[in-house]
Amino acid sequence: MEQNKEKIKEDILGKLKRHFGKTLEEATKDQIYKSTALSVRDRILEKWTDANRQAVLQGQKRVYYLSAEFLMGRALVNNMVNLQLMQEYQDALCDLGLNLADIEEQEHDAGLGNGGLGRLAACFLDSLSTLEFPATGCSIRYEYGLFKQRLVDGEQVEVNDNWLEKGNVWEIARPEDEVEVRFGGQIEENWTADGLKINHRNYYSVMAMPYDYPVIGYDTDMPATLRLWSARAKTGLDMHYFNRGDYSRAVQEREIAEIISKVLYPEDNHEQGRMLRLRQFYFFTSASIQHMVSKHKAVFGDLHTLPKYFTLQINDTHPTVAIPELIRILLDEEGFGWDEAYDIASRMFNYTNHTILSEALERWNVDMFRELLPRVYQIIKVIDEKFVGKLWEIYPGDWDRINKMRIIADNEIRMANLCIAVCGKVNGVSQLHGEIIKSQTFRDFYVAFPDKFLGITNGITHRRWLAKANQDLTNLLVDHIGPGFIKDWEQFDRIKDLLDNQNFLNDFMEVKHKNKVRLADFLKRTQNIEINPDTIYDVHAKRLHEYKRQLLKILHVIHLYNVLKENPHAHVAPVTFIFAAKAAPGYVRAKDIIRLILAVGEMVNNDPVTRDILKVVFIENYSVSNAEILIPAADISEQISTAGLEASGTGNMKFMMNGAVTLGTMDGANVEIYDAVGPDAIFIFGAQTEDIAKMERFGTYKPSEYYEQNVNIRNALNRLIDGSLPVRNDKQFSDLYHSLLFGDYNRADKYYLLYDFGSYDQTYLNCTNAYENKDHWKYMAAKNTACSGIFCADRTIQEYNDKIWHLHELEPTPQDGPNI
Ligand code: 26Q
Repeated sequence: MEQNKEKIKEDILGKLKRHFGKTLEEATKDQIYKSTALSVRDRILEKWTDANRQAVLQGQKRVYYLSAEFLMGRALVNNMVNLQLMQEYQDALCDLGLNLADIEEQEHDAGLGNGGLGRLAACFLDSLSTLEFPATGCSIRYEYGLFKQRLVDGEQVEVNDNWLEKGNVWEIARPEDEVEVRFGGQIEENWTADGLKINHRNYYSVMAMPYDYPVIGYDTDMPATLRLWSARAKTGLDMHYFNRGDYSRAVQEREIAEIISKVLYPEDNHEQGRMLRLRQFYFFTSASIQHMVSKHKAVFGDLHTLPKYFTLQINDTHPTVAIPELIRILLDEEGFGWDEAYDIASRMFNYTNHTILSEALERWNVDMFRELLPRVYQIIKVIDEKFVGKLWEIYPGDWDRINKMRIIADNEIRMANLCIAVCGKVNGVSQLHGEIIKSQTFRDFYVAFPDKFLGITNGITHRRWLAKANQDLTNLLVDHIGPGFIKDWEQFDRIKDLLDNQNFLNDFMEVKHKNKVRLADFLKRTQNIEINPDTIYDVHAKRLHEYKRQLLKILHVIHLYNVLKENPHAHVAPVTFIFAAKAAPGYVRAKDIIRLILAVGEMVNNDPVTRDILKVVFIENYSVSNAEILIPAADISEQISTAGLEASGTGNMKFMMNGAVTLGTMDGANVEIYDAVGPDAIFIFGAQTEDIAKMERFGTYKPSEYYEQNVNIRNALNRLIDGSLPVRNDKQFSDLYHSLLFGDYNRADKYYLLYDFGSYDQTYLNCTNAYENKDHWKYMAAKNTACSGIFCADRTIQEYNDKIWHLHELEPTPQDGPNI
């Protein structure tokens, strides 16, 4: 350890000198961060190079995880934790008069994702590496990640996220692996002596340049690779135009190409069918598939064995064009016949669905698609025709059903249908969601192909979300059950034996308090907000979406305010309500809800009657790095989506693991949390999926009846329009009021807020009352951590492997052995 420390000091000082020509005294904070990070990176690279070579040599199968988003967050401290060098680095930096927490803040979050789906992809890479499964994540090197959120004059303002501004020490450019991606043009079919030849004319090319980013798991020799593709023009300036003095035309082509990897679209769970987005998806999937094919060909000389060595996971439908792209390459460039090419694709691809909302199911206009990707369109058309033939055998004469199931219809291409038609397995992301896709979303497909469908419950990497984010709790656990659980999730169960150990429970709550103080300090420092660590921290943190019901939560806060205004001596538990959420910039209703939360905060926090009891705060710019501070500090985890709409949720798991008690509906993975933790350590309320389904089917739900019959609801809602709330620029909250009682297109309260309000109120009271019984609460909190083992992403990845990928099962055979 002492030796390690000295070596680390030497490495950091060496990096400063050789990379920046600086001594420690002269160096800037950024240079110190970079030197520290480079010294960590060296320790990873040694393993990385070896591991990739070994994997090929041993003929190991590799998973390609294709995803438009990887929400990685910061890497520095996480990598130290995973290399088990945290203490050594801390000591080394201390000797140099430096503080790791300060250095950490120099790193910009890699915010290449919107929320759950992107963060899940990031957690999976950590587990894939830890379990030593060869894995490559494929995505786009967006120049701008998800926008940064500022709160200005009571509303959200978006600021661009120029995360690469100061460079990125973790990435390594691989110019030798650059490939060309072709768009537009026309397709000519020529019959020759060798059969049909496809000639693609008048296309325009964009170069795809890969940047690799090593992902080191815990105690592993097999770092995973995140490969991010960046778009570049094929040529620099077009000298043809330049020489004629047409300067703007000369740079135009270049700009058109490079816009592809410029920015991440900020819509979560919502589809808008924009051409640029399709270009992004084809860009990174084509590049990834081309790379896979050419590498395999170089090593093995034969592409028939592809399915033996690669499996491809499609993270929601965004990367679906990878399927026809692989078929295209095999047909047009490698001379395969249709049946052979199709068979290879169907043995390689699998699809994960992440969303129940119909507005998030991806569809593309046929004309737009054909113009952008003419050859890929032809291939999808053949897949569709053959699929219709297959469906006709299963459902003879049932054209209605076949039309619903086919890939191309109503002048649209339905990407989910394409995935289900071709992929070997289709999975949902929790038990409930797995059932919902079978019985509702993809019901006809399930009846026709029952073996394709399964549910695999999501997970989170407890290395980042516990060992890194909550080091004090981790140390406490290590003291009692040893460090084995960091690699072996099943050892979480040992914590259960401690639930009657009062010393442990007291220490557990002491750690929680420390984390609450840490959050209070953070808020004071970053937003100049003061919160009281001796109140309950009740946290609702996730993307802003109507189905996640931030509006229900804030209406309930208004209700508690009303209770105190009516009777200042009423017994209301002291609570800090903490919200954190980004709204898609074009989602007006979501932005209105943020405005409402901020306005309610102003009202409640400034009113002498309530300000010592209730406090409403909004954490600006919810991100991976501030989630790491927020989550360990929570007492109550709000998971209150309308039943049947949250596919899984993963924040719910992070809170639980850090000892927060869930207050939630029976939705998504809350169902599994309930099963794991038991009814005595969770607070469940509200309509269940079937109740909602019934009301939807019969159209029986009338929110206005709840308004009329429930005075609490009425009084809370009326505050939106009676002038109680501070408004700016004359913007009111009548739209929100209206949406609940009268609705858009006659659908009032689509997300059943008023239906669930009474039940929420009762359960909230039970929950805050339970908090007042300290002995009981510490048991509940610790029980949540103790029962959270199954939500480790290692369990999830093991399940993907057992049921879908089957990696680690191959021995190289002499005939198809690698040639390196
Ligand atoms: C697609 C096309 C065009 C524009 C936007 C999109 C788009 C972008 C992001 C569609 C969906 C998303 C994100 C979906 C998502 O994050 N789903 C979440 O996935 C988590 C991981 O499985 C689950 O835990 C959440 O329940 C689910 O909402």
